[in-house]
Amino acid sequence: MNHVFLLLGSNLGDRSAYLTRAKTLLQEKVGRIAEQSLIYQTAAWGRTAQPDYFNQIVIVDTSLSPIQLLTTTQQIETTLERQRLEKWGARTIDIDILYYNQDIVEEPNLIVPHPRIATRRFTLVPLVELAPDFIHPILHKTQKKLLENCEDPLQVKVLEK
Ligand code: PH2
Ligand code: MG
Ligand code: MG
Repeated sequence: MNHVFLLLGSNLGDRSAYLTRAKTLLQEKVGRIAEQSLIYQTAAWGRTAQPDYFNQIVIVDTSLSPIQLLTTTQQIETTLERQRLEKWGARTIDIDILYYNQDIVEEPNLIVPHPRIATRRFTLVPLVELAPDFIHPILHKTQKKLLENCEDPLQVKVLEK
């Protein structure tokens, strides 16, 4: 079994519902969700004039290879009405592969660990919640250390129910 960290993000439509639907489809098509972070409301990074995101990380146990995992998560995005109009545009759901075990994957359309983990507070805060001592296989630092060093000023707060 492979242990993978997936980042879910939504900033269009019913954001909570899209996260829930994504998790249901992940359980069906990828594998058991072993752990999930809280849901965070986060200021949009990259193109900042956009609605806030809801972000959550799930840890999934899967027998899929990295490329099979990518294909499957892209199918789930399509099922959940994701439209690819512009880079970093608003989306109903985004599912990003952050870590796949501690493997390093460099394929034409897939790089793991996700190349922007260390520059995004919205990714590091839930990672620290779930796995503060997990070591980044390229940067050789814990998630806690990466967050301490992160200069992203954008707000990340736990979603109030
Ligand atoms: N995803 C992006 C671009 N910007 N900002 C936040 N807060 N959360 C995201 O998930 C996010 C983003 C590209 O996928
Ligand atoms: Mg993304
Ligand atoms: Mg993505």
